[in-house]
Amino acid sequence: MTSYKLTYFDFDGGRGEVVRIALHAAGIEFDDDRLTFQEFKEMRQSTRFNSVPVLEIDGASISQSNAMSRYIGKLAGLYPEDDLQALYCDEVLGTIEDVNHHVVRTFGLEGDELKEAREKLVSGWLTVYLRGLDELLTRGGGEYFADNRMTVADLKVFVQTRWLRSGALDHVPTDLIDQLAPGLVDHQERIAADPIVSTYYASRS
Ligand SMILES: N[C@@H](CCC(=O)N[C@@H](CS)C(=O)NCC(=O)O)C(=O)O
Repeated sequence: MTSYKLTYFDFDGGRGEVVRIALHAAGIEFDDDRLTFQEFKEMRQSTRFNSVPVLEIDGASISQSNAMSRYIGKLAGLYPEDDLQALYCDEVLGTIEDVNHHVVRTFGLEGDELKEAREKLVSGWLTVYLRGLDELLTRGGGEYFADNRMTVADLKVFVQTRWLRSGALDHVPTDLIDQLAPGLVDHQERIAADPIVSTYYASRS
């Protein structure tokens, strides 16, 4: 039997979360290796690109969360078979990574410097990307981003919008998405209520 191990931080979000949900959806048992930040510091150099998530399949280690999401997404039936719909799905996965790139640049800042950087992020890149994602959702028909059903693209956006609306990021208003792109709020609620997602979180609690 194939063995799977996913190494990522010990919280329900971030780049590893879509892979965890997709593994659950596929009915694949896996070693859910959850690290504290201190544990990550200690093992960081042992990973190929000094980063997590790392997915090990029969001991072979894989990097790049979007590649993992696509692969496990295929096993779970959460990735389109149609090439054009797969393109739509990939576009969304890449878009969220671009958003992360801008958000991560504000990590480690403090005080006024953090406030200034976050306010610039909110009025700049976050506004651009949230509006763009709203357009992509409309293109998909308004409920899902691709294939008229839930795919890993929806999971990726769900994890991101839940995070942005949670108040975890100082100086990012929790109602930013409600103001700019209410369709993404409805989308977050739709995905949270999907049986795949709700049973995953029920299994965690
Ligand atoms: N492109 C990679 C990026 C991986 C990445 O940067 N992960 C972050 C955590 S979410 C990390 O490990 N950062 C390490 C560091 O900045 O020291 C992916 O999508 O998996």
